[in-house]
Amino acid sequence: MSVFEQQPLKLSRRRFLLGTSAMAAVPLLSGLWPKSALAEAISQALPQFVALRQAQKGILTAAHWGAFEAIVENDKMVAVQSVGDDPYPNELITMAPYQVHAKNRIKYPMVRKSWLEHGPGSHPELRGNDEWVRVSWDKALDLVSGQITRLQKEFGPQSIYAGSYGWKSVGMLHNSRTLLQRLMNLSGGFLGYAGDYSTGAAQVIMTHVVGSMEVYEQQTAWPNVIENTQLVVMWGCNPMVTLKNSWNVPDHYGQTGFEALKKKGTRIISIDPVHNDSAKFVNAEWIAPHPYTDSAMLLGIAHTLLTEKLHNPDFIKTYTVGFDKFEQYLMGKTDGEEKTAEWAEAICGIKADTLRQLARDMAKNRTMIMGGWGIQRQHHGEQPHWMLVTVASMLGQIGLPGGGFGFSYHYSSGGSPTAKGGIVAGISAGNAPKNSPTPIPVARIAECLTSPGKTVDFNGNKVTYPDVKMIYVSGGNPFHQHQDTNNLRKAYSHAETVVVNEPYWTATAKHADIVLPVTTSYERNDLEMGGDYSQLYVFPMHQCVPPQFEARNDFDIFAGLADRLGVHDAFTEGKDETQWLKGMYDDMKLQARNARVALPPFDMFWASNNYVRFPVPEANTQWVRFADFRENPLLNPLGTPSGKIEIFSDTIAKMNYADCKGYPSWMPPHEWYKAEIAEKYPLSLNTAHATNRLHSQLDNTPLREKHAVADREAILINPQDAEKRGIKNGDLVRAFNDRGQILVGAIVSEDIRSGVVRISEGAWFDPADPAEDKSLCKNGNVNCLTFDIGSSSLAQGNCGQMAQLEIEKYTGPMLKNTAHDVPMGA
Ligand SMILES: Nc1nc2c(c(=O)[nH]1)N[C@H]1C(S)=C(S)[C@@H](COP(=O)(O)OP(=O)(O)OC[C@H]3O[C@@H](n4cnc5c(=O)[nH]c(N)nc54)[C@H](O)[C@@H]3O)O[C@H]1N2
Ligand SMILES: Nc1nc2c(c(=O)[nH]1)N[C@H]1C(S)=C(S)[C@@H](COP(=O)(O)OP(=O)(O)OC[C@H]3O[C@@H](n4cnc5c(=O)[nH]c(N)nc54)[C@H](O)[C@@H]3O)O[C@H]1N2
Ligand SMILES: [Mo]
Repeated sequence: MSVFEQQPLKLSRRRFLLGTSAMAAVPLLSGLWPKSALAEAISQALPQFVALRQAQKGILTAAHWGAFEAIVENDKMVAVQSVGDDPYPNELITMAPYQVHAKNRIKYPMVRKSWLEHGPGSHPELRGNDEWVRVSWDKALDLVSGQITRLQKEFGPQSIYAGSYGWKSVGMLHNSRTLLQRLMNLSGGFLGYAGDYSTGAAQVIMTHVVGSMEVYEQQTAWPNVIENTQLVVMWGCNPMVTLKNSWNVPDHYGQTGFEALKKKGTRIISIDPVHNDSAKFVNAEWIAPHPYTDSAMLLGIAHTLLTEKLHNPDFIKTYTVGFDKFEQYLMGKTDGEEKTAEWAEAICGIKADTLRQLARDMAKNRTMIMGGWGIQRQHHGEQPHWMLVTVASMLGQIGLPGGGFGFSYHYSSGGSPTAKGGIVAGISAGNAPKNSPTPIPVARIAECLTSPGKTVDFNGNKVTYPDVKMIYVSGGNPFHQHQDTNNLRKAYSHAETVVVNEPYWTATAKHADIVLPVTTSYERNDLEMGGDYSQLYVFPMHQCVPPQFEARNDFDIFAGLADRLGVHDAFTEGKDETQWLKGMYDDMKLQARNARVALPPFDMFWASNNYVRFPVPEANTQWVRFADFRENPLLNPLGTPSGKIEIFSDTIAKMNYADCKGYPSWMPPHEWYKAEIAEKYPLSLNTAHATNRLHSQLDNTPLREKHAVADREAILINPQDAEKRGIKNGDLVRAFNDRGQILVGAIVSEDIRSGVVRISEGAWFDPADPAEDKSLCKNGNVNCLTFDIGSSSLAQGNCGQMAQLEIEKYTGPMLKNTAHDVPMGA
């Protein structure tokens, strides 16, 4: 692949100021390579230890988007090279040098002027618009620890929100958010969160329906799918894009699975308002429903299966409970409306005949339904996955080779066969003290900030929001991740103090009171697993360059705070970076030995600049999800109350929620094309995950030039919608609704259903006038347009994948994009 033949980058020379902490200052590997001979020797003795076959001048490290070798000259990262056996390396790794040497690195500890001069809570309305004042590390740590001490004493742990949701960087030691929680647990506790932004709705509903979160479970192994599946239905699923990144280091095996399906000619259908890259790659048939209508569409399919007797009554009887109650609803006995294919057509916009044919094809073939997660990041987002499981149950192929459903083929290479070896356990957050407050649903943070004392429903429980005085962010980017950014901005003003550990001047950092500059993962040593589900690799993450400017590792920052809070020794356990890593490696090595896989000692592993690849047992390549349950549902029950698949959940029914019944159903969402709001805002929004980014990460690199249009985030518009508004390819467009307005660049294309526009999540928030509410975001942060309500009383998941809006050609004054600039005083 040509993108990996990297040209050395022409970056201006810069003086490096070494970090002051002892831990960061000494690169573990200095002067040790090239070590190819050592690697070669070990790999001959231990076959699971794969010798690097590429440039040995590179330093092996890793990221969410893959492992790679960094080429470093004079303490500067100048290029990268993918590792030998990554089957699907991607361009994101080539951005590592730009990450390290980004122009908008935070160089020094900084405090917002008003806060520094007048104390906590001073002029919160100036956040994002105030001057910044440089302070020493000692001063910064004193200020932060001082607030923690004061708040713990005066208001208790519930006054400090330190959940800090986010994707940070890979690495089992330098895990910024766990380290924050470790500090807070040792020093009195903190307010944390439950759930996540990825699968907020699905993970809660699936626990009731199949007894586990399901979305993070291993999938039927790819070789089994390739061999047995006759029809793949990708339901709101764009794996060739979303598999680029993993929570750990990706093994990129999933892409080879889709490639194999394509080669074999397996029939694939993509159900998505957008003709997505994966559908194109595998030559899928494209069915484009109205967004947010998937559960209605699935009900139409279920109706056909039932009335044409294509369903499997034996499976339903043996392996599920409550189908009869669902059937009453499906046949209109409960609400007078039969959920026929015609009924579904009127909602989802797909012809009844197409729905019937889809039902017949799924019943006739060995079918694997691969469900993505965009469909559940919606109001009533619990329903689509519940309906997918219901339809799969009616088809009766769950637990058979190549059949059933899989909700993680598009994520972190679910289905990559599990290896046999050891697992590197990360540093732990420790135990929460007894008086720790009940966590809030993660996506309810803005409401929590504005409504202390309010009680909300959450999965059968009640959660009362505490009065939050301080927010600590470390490894996340709320000003991109959270819905309704302008509302979040106002909600933040309820907090007296906002502290952000960050490598970059993100919008979140710009809206803080105290920012602490953090190293990138390339400036420290760490360990990480490769393959979230396969657990195939152990990668060393070698420090490539010294810490930039005054950046410190999160570990050292929190150790510094721990010192001031009197818990230093408990925090560090008296170990430095090398000792932590050696301990983690040794534990993993012991597990591997018990699995009869021999590994070299830590020192040798580390010095060899090499990684471990564990063997994959043959049996695991044919593993089938739910096969044991299918074989014997009594001996291998699911984790549900009935031990079976719950098409009707008594537990949920008893919660008595109007917005999530005891069986899956269609409920119109808060905003959609048939809601009243659509008269004013006729277009439906799609906010997919970006191809060349991980959320907001890498938005500040040259890769952006590949997808930005007119120097803004792109908007995909159907030609009909564009023409009506006089918008042409490449035009600057203003996208807006009552919640906000953003500048985006037009891509006019038939790849999107008319009435729908796509703007990917992750563009950095950049208000034209930071003093003004709902000011035009010059970079195109889509969350200025989304709404901030919970998916339902059950899961309280976020609704980031929906909103109604309008667009117009932008004719206002020329506005410079300043999203990636540094703020005043920095
Ligand atoms: N509208 C809409 N909104 C969405 C979504 C959507 O589909 N639509 N998707 C949602 C989903 S699924 C998710 S997971 C979230 C993702 O939201 P986030 O996880 O908040 O997104 P990231 O951009 O990965 O933010 C990680 C931040 O951590 C910083 N960072 C990296 N390494 C380190 C480190 O070592 N230490 C510290 N202290 N910081 C570090 C990065 O610079 C970056 O600013 O967004 C959600 N938001
Ligand atoms: N390149 C890249 N990879 C990533 C990430 C990234 O930011 N960039 N993020 C990672 C993370 S944290 C997560 S959680 C996963 C996210 O994985 P997903 O949530 O599955 O990804 P999305 O892109 O949000 O949505 C997938 C597809 O669903 C479609 N879709 C949206 N709404 C609807 C709808 O109403 N109906 C139907 N039928 N389809 C719909 C979208 O058009 C899109 O093609 O990806 C991970 N991988
Ligand atoms: Mo996510």
